[in-house]
Amino acid sequence: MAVLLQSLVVLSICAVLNAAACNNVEQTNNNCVADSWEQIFRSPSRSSILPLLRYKNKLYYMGVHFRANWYEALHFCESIHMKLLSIHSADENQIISKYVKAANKGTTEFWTGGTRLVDGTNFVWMPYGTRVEYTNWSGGQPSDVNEKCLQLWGSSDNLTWNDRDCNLGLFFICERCCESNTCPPGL
Ligand SMILES: [Ca+2]
Repeated sequence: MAVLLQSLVVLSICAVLNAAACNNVEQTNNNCVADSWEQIFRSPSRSSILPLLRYKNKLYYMGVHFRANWYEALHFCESIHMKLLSIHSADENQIISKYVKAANKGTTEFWTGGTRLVDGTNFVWMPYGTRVEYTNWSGGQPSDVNEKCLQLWGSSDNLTWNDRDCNLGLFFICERCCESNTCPPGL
């Protein structure tokens, strides 16, 4: 109820102010985030405490310090101004597989942003909403319409994909497309 009231108050304020004023505030905030997001994760010595892997036009961050269900992983990546992982090619799947193997965290089970929560059937990359086109499913997967989220797993050098219960706690990988003119649609 408190959240609802708060939302109503904000909406009322925006209704009273003219639309341009609200848009200006939003625009300014977005610019600040875009210009300084890496700074948030810099230590006093100015070295980044956010370890990132760079491959082509993307940065990747491996979330291995706590296990999260799929929803928490999606939210955490957003909170560090990144997105939950999307994979668009065999090359990218291979790079991610090497990244996971090199980290040697005792598991290869990681959440990606793939899910069929939207219509219950088709997998999309969230939060982009783009259809999953390149795939690398394990044999027999996807196996169950009740398993609505897409994880990496396997023991080979090239990790494969599995549909899994979204409520399961796993490590996860976030991404950020760092050259907007070369990003796939939606990134
Ligand atoms: Ca499955």
